[in-house]
Amino acid sequence: MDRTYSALVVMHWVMMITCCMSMKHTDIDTDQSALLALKYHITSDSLQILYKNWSSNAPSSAVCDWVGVQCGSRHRRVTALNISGMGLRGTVPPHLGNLSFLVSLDMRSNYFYGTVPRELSRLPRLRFVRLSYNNFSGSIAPLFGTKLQYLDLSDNDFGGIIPSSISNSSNLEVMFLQLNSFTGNIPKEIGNIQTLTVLDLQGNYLVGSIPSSIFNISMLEVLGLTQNNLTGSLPNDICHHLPNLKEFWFAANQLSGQIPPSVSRCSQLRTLRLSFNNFNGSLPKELGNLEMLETLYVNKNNLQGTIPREIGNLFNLRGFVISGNNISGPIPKEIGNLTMLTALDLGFGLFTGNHISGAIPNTLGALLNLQNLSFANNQLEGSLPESLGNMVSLTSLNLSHNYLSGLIPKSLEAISSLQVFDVSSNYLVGEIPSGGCFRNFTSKSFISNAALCGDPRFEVPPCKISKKHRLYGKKLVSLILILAAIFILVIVALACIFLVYLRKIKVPSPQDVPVVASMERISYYELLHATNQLGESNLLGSGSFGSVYKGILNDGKVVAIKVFNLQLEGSLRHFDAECKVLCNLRHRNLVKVISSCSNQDFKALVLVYMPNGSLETWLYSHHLFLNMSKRLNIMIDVAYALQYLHQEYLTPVIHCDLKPSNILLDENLVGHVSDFGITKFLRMDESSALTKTLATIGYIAPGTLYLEPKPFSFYHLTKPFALVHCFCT
Ligand SMILES: *[C@@H]1O[C@H](CO)[C@@H](O)[C@H](O)[C@H]1NC(C)=O
Ligand SMILES: *[C@@H]1O[C@H](CO)[C@@H](O)[C@H](O)[C@H]1NC(C)=O
Ligand SMILES: *[C@@H]1O[C@H](CO)[C@@H](O)[C@H](O)[C@H]1NC(C)=O
Ligand SMILES: *[C@@H]1O[C@H](CO)[C@@H](O)[C@H](O)[C@H]1NC(C)=O
Ligand SMILES: *[C@@H]1O[C@H](CO)[C@@H](O)[C@H](O)[C@H]1NC(C)=O
Ligand SMILES: *[C@@H]1O[C@H](CO)[C@@H](O)[C@H](O)[C@H]1NC(C)=O
Ligand SMILES: *[C@@H]1O[C@H](CO)[C@@H](O)[C@H](O)[C@H]1NC(C)=O
Ligand SMILES: *[C@@H]1O[C@H](CO)[C@@H](O)[C@H](O)[C@H]1NC(C)=O
Ligand SMILES: *[C@@H]1O[C@H](CO)[C@@H](O)[C@H](O)[C@H]1NC(C)=O
Ligand SMILES: *[C@@H]1O[C@H](CO)[C@@H](O)[C@H](O)[C@H]1NC(C)=O
Ligand SMILES: *[C@@H]1O[C@H](CO)[C@@H](O)[C@H](O)[C@H]1NC(C)=O
Ligand SMILES: *[C@H]1O[C@H](CO)[C@@H](O)[C@H](O)[C@H]1NC(C)=O
Repeated sequence: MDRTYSALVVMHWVMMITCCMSMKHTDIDTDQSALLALKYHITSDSLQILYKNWSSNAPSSAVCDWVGVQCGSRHRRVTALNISGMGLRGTVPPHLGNLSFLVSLDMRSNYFYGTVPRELSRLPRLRFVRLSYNNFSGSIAPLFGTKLQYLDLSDNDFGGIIPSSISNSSNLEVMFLQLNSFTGNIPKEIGNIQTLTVLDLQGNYLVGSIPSSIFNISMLEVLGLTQNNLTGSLPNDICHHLPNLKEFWFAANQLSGQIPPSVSRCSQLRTLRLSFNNFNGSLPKELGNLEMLETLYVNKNNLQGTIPREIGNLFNLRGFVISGNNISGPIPKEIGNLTMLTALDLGFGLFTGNHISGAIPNTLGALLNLQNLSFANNQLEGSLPESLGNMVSLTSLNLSHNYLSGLIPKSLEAISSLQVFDVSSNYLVGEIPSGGCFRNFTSKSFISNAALCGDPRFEVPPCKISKKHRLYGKKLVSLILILAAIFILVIVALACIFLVYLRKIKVPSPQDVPVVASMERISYYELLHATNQLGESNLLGSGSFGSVYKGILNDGKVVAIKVFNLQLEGSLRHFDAECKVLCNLRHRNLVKVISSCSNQDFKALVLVYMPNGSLETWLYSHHLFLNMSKRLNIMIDVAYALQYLHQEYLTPVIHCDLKPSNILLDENLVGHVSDFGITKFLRMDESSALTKTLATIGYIAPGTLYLEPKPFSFYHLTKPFALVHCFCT
């Protein structure tokens, strides 16, 4: 007896010791070797975090200091492993199933692949599992322990059926299984998990009907089933047992039947998405009770009936999208109560449209947050309310394919954010606004309407001045013309300033200078001699940049010699400009240059002498007289010269200083344009900018207008290369 007892005691102790030794042995050493096994299964550790930190040489107690590892404070065993987002690629070894104290496992956002080892089902304490954003495949069955509370496996390649053993995890609260490859039916056992608040199965290949047991999970707040292949209909008492439901994602399945009116009993509902299904029947007016509702998407179904006016009670609604159904009747004016709305789409379906009729309610203007509005493909009639211009947040407005008539309200110009605008295929008339946001729209926005007019860029005829305006008679017309002329003058004057400025900063480059024609050579001394040492008696006149003398050359030829006063600022530039023009241009009606004389401190041009002086002298003289036909001839001469300068020479040339004093008359009273001191050569690529850059400031010399072939006509302003003449002093 004693011996037996002693033997038992000894055995007990031996067992105790070996047991405790083995306990000690399985302690932290086991955790260390499990983690090291994980480390060795990682084939790529791009950030080198684990590689450096999880050292195999360290004493096993150091495991608790490893990065991503947490131990219990009392038993010093690994309780949490968080290696999320460390750029790790590899598989999960079965050894992980030895971390028997593990509570939380977070490996999300890495490149793990392969299956979740069966051995993980040996983790009795596991509560929190996050493996999302990896490339795991295979079954998820090993994960469903009884303690499991949070399971996020989204965005992997897990497949097979969702196991019915899921109901073993009777404490599960959150389950994200979306974006995987699950097949088969949704197990009705899910309904046994009464603690579930989030069930997301979107984006899988689930078939069959939604088990009604799901609608008994009274804690459920989010139910996501979008993008599966689910059939059947929603139970009539769908919301009787789901008082907490906030989000309801059912889009893109093959659900049919009606939207049950009892949906209004999910009074916390924020999101209701039923798009792309086969729901029929009408939009239940009870939806108006869902005061918290923010998103109501039922587009692309077979819904009929009208839009219930109770929709106007949904004060929190941000998105209301019912396009692509068979909804008819008017748009309730209560829609203007939905002031939080950002997207309102009653329109477009790819294959079917709605048949909404009646007028666009004026109350729409109250939707100050609305960004996207489409009423396309309906039967709306009447005119566009002015109040549409109040919708200041609008980026896209599509009213195409309706029966809308009347004018496009000018108020729409004020919506500066508007980028997409479509009123095509309606019966709109009148002028298309062209200011504000309309500056960016193209003709596509307006095609197929009754009688739109306006800017040619919209490919519509120009608007005629209405009869009403014509009644104001000539006075109004002339007033408009005078105002227009003043306006154009101001523009021309400003452009002249700009041009002068440009000339100041522009150094003529060699390619600007055309090939210089050869000229007679006349020496400085010959010029002095010809002009009687630039004597008073030979002085013909003085201009802003020098004086002109009459001279008789050695061979008896009478010439005019323009001597530039180099003391004056800018005279050198005038010499260069004039030289450039006159040396290269040849025309019967331009003053011909015979030669130039240029050295360091003397610059002169030798011109053909014009015995009859300037046109100005003739126009203001008491004893000289030009009859009408002579005046006409001179006008034609100047016009020829301009025609040549503007259109016939290689580079368009703008005189910029055309006035009677610069029109010289030869012995036969033929007009010659002179004084090219502030002339501008226009490069080809500048010609498009023509209407803006020309002319210098100054006064219009009396009589100048006679000389213009088409003074200030729009011909000049619009035709390329037909240059506006500027009048400058
Ligand atoms: C591992 O990292 C932790 C902190 O992240 C640090 O306390 C510890 O000393 C590191 N261990 C080794 C071996 O580098
Ligand atoms: C794991 O670490 C990441 C990043 O440090 C953190 O955002 C996440 O909450 C952690 N996971 C758990 C379960 O604590
Ligand atoms: C841990 O688990 C692995 C695989 O499941 C096994 O081979 C190993 O013996 C276990 N025990 C220890 C102490 O590592
Ligand atoms: C994920 O795994 C599958 C095989 O299961 C493979 O075909 C695919 O290329 C992997 N994707 C990534 C991003 O690693
Ligand atoms: C898990 O559930 C299955 C059936 O749903 C059952 O056969 C099994 O015994 C359960 N396992 C545990 C550990 O409860
Ligand atoms: C969806 O289910 C229907 C029948 O229920 C089947 O004909 C169809 O091929 C399935 N589609 C997909 C993408 O699984
Ligand atoms: C809706 O569709 C179901 C078949 O899915 C049909 O039995 C029912 O009569 C339809 N209801 C209406 C109002 O069209
Ligand atoms: C649309 O609804 C009307 C009744 O409002 C019905 O007559 C018509 O057949 C429906 N069209 C389609 C394509 O379902
Ligand atoms: C809702 O809209 C209707 C019609 O526009 C209006 O008479 C009513 O006062 C609005 N209700 C609220 C609460 O704004
Ligand atoms: C409006 O439409 C644009 C382009 O169609 C889209 O990118 C944007 O998300 C939409 N905004 C809302 C609030 O629906
Ligand atoms: C026209 O569009 C451009 C960009 O596409 C934008 O920067 C500009 O503000 C728009 N102009 C108007 C008047 O809407
Ligand atoms: C769902 O739960 C309610 C009470 O919450 C109960 O009346 C009903 O019978 C349950 N339905 C099913 C199918 O379990």
